[in-house]
Amino acid sequence: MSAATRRLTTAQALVRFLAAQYTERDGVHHRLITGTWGIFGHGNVAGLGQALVEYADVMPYHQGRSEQAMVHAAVGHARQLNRLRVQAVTTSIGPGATNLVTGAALATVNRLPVLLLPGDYFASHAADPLLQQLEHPVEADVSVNDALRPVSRYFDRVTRPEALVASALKAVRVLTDPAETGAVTLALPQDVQSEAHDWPEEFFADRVWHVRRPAPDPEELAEAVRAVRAAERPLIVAGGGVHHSEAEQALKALVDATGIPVASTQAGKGALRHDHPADLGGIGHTGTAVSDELARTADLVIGVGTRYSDFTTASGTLFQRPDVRFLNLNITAFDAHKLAARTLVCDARSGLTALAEALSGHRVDAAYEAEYRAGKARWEETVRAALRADDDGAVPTQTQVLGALDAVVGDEDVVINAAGSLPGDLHKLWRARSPRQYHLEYGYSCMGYEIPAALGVQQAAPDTPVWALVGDGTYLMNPTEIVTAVQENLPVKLVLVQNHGYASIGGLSESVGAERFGTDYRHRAADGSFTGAPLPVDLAANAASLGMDVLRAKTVRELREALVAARAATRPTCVYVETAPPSAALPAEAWWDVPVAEVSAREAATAARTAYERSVADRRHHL
Ligand SMILES: Cc1ncc(C[n+]2csc(CCOP(=O)(O)OP(=O)(O)O)c2C)c(N)n1
Ligand SMILES: [Mg+2]
Repeated sequence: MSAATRRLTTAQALVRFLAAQYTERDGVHHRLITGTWGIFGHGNVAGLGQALVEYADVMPYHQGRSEQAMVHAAVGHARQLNRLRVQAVTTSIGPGATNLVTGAALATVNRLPVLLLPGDYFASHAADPLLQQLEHPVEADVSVNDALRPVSRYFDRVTRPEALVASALKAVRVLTDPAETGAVTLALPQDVQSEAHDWPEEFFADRVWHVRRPAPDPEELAEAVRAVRAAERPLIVAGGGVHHSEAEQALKALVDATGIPVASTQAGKGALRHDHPADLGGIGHTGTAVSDELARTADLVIGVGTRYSDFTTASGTLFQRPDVRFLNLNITAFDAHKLAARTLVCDARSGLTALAEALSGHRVDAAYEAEYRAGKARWEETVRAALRADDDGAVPTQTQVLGALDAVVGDEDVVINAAGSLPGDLHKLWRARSPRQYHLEYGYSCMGYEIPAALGVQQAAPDTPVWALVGDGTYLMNPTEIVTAVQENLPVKLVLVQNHGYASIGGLSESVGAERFGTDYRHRAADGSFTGAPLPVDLAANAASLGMDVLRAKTVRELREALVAARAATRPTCVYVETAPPSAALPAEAWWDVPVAEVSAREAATAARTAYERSVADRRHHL
């Protein structure tokens, strides 16, 4: 007796399979793939495109404007849903597929799951060379999709229908794995997509993927407890893993019991509420004065779910105490071992809960607690001063824009940003009121993430106000999904900060002796430099032309009114504001390594090199 089979095309089988996948964590089930973004062309129009129309009842379809933006939307969606639900993205072959690369890199760097389904050349080679085919003269099996390999956490090319069965299961394993996740790419040759096959019925049965919470190893836990008990100045560095694991309450319980203070990375901010007495705010190059002071003198740094990027460690210069040691709680051994740490390889919530239990009765020294509380109070003064705007009629600075937004948002509003001078200001100044409010993509810091990500977040949280904050340079990089927000009636809010160019890179350029070269948006002057008048570009009109309601704010008062109106708006709404200098108000509290020209005939570069050599001398290797 042969087992039951169903005759479907490869694309139809894939859609039916994806619609039947579920995640389960802590007893709660979720449909894994909530929808599929797609732009059709040859390579997916007759395969996946046909399957998506045939099965529109089980797989929602979202129409995007650019492939990169569709990945950003999916990544924002997965992050908002703590990686328990994801979206898929399908593209044509060639340019549609290679437009995925930036989005895939962003997903993989940030360990955020997304399923990519680019079309690929004929597996049969029958009609080579196809439109848009790369004809590699030596490696005939190479396609442009191979550019997705290094930026994918799992990659396969499904060159025969029946190969889909094993490949699809492996793909979903990576999409649902709490340690090894990122972009998952199934490249689908277009002839194979349309080919029929007799699939085992079981392939389409509901399948539940348990998202595990591995507990700490008892020996590692005992070592960790000894280290924490012995530490005089312990400091927790909270990373994105705290959020992915939904470990915020467990972190708070540990901190309430022990008094250990918490500094957070860009991905980890909001792990504790900003007004918790042990929350010190951001750490590292964009961190707060109190976090960075404590980091310099900490004897035990407890990393929880962090990758320790250069921004966090101030490029290896932040943790200066000679006998400083690290204890890393991370579900990924790869990250846990960084900085020659003691390791606690486990889920963040499991590990923090076990630590709190094993540390019962332990509390940091009262003098230490008083010291960091005083530092926190001083920093809160700095924040208040930066956010405050006394003159209602004045043009706001960028930090006053953040102050106005801070006054308008509710506890659950989501604020999205990724690049420019805003991430530094936000890391220092934003008062995160709930775990998912502070949505900074700073693993890849990709200009153009913000607007599409807002769509994915809004789809995940339909009743929550979602704000995308973008600079003018970032807006120009990727405004296309405004059209999608209009089409889907997603009432995302865009705050568009006009300062006529790349203010952040201009400042960086100056500090590294590169004289702001190429960073202002200005006409070309007679001497060939871009130092002429500002460009007569009207980005507010541009956003309106794409279908947004636009509110232009010229003063602090108008800005406040516009933000209130935008928050209440039921359509996609843009608040456009030109800011007054300085564009990034607060100086960095710690260094960041951007190597400066070792030889130059220009004074700016030689002076910057001298300063660079002083800073680089502070770098430590933690062994
Ligand atoms: C896709 C991409 N290209 C280049 C960069 C490098 N970069 C970082 S910030 C920035 C300028 C951002 O300009 P804008 O959005 O106007 O913000 P501002 O610096 O003016 O605050 C650039 C070019 C990047 N992060 N992402
Ligand atoms: Mg700008």
